[in-house]
Amino acid sequence: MKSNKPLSDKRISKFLSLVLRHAPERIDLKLDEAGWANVEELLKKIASKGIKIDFDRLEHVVATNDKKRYAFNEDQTKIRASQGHSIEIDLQLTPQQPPEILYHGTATKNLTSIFEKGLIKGSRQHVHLSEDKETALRVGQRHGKPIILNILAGKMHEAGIEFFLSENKVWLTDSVDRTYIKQQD
Ligand code: HQG
Repeated sequence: MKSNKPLSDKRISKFLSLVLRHAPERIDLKLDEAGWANVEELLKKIASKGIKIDFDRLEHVVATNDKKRYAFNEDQTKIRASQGHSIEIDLQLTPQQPPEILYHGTATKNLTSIFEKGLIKGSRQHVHLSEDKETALRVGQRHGKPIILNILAGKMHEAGIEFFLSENKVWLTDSVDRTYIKQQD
């Protein structure tokens, strides 16, 4: 990622996603067990890859990110991705009661498999669900022709299945059995 061109916020955000969610070792960054990186260390290590941003720029990218993907701790000495990890970390979230219905956006090509196996987390740490259909639609569009699935989250919760709400309001659960998935009419 060595370039003399000024980096866009989006590019910086994508790089943060890479090192805070998937591959911290790319810049030899250490995350703690809850996924936090030390801000000073992060800035130093990304500078060593030719990405020169200062704390104010990082704060701007975090504050203006469309999905609020990253969060600082209280004194802004640490930063982490609020969800979306593929590396094993424990966000240390408290289980929460979900709304009766949550939504999952996917691509039509996945439907046969989803109605056979249920929703599985794949490479990520959780299955991601949203409270609104618009978000689900946008998520689904990333994969192909989108389709929104209704997830009977209330019933899952009654059955003892845990749900977590990330800081940026994405609902997370381990998997969704096919019996809790309904296709929209
Ligand atoms: C599908 C983004 C076949 C699943 C979003 C999805 C989200 C199956 C894909 C976050 C399946 C996984 C996560 C099965 C699940 N058979 N396909 N049994 N079970 N799938 O990217 O939910 O922009 O890992 O439907 O906003 O799309 O990165 O998950 O299509 O919150 O911040 O397998 O990523 O956030 O894809 O997206 P992903 P996702 P960011």
